[in-house]
Amino acid sequence: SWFTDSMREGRPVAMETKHIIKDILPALPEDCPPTAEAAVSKYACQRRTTTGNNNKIFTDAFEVLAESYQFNELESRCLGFRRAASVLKSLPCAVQSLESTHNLPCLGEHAKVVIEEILEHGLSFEVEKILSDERYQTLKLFTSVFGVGPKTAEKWYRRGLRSFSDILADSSIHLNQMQQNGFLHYGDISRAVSEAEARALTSVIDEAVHAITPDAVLTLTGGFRRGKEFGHDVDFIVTTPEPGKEESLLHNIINILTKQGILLYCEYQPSTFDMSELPIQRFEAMDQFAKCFLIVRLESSRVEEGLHGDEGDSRGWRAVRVDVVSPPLDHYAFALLGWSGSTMFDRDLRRFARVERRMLLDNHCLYDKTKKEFLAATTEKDIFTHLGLEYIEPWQRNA
Ligand code: DCT
Ligand code: MG
Repeated sequence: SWFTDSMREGRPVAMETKHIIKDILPALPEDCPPTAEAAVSKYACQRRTTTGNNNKIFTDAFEVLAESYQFNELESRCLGFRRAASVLKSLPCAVQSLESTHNLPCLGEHAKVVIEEILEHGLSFEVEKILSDERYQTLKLFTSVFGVGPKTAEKWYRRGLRSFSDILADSSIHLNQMQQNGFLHYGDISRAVSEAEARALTSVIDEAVHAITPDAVLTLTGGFRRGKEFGHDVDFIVTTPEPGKEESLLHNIINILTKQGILLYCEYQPSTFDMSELPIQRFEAMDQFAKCFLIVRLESSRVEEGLHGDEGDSRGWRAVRVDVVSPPLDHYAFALLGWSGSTMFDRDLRRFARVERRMLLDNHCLYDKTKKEFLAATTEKDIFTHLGLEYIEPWQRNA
């Protein structure tokens, strides 16, 4: 594999030296052979992407463009830039010339113009313009509230609202429970959750689960399972070998956290899972397993390194967003693969299955359309094997 340890060490180039490096091309550093680019797959599930992004300057710019297209409901352009960002994230070193991107998949003309601008000037004027745009700034602010999606943000923007105080002062606006709590705990939940905080929450949830069900299996998933140092929430998956008992696990967790006085908010969604309706032909945003979206009070004393960004905060606790999903054991591997993300990695796994294998993959199951049968899996490795893909470790799924 071309993805060797020495390549992974390729460091981003400081902005001020970028133009100098450009002048001495094509003398690229030895650990960055231009031929390596031919090996980059158009599917994120065939790339190994660690958290060490060597092209952050480009991918940050692409994310802004993608988000701006999303706000304007230009979904395919949005996806185009998300794919482009995902490809650059997988590269073992920083892009130092436009020429070196020629063999890369998923980079359209527009993306290349942005790369060229950044190589030349250190920033993209188009991106700078978006960042200073009032509509972009407002939608970005509004969607940063838990429970507020692009549609709601747009509605508020159209009413002329521009700030949180505008929203809270408008008596005609009805905030649902989730949004009310989003505003109430905004300071805490807009602050990144550290890995130490995620570990502390794992023990909180673990104690709650095992107090009643000793044989339950709890796994930390989402970004933290992929080795991220920070996240916007903490995601868990929990199941039990006893069929039909998985929903009671969530009830038990909710009851225990409530008794401990640390459950600040809870939206529980019962399972709508029905095996007879599988496979689902159209991918839906959410799976059908029982799940809950929580805000949990995390005591500073439970966190080894103390709370993240706690300076000058005398409360001794912070609020954290926690998601817990509870699939039946037979579907655990599929749910784990889906909830481990990244979103782009999952998206391409499903696309690869559909396009290359005539199979339907989602968080519930894998269905072979040729053989007209479901393919069982007890581990994530089983799913990769069914798909004829090399196994990608969770920490390599940061596409
Ligand atoms: N997921 C899913 N279905 C959804 C939303 C998400 O299967 N409707 C998966 C994809 C990633 C995973 O669940 C966790 O989602 P997030 O917490 O949003 O992503 P993350 O990778 O954990 O990122 P962050 O570090 O910001 O929490
Ligand atoms: Mg997460």
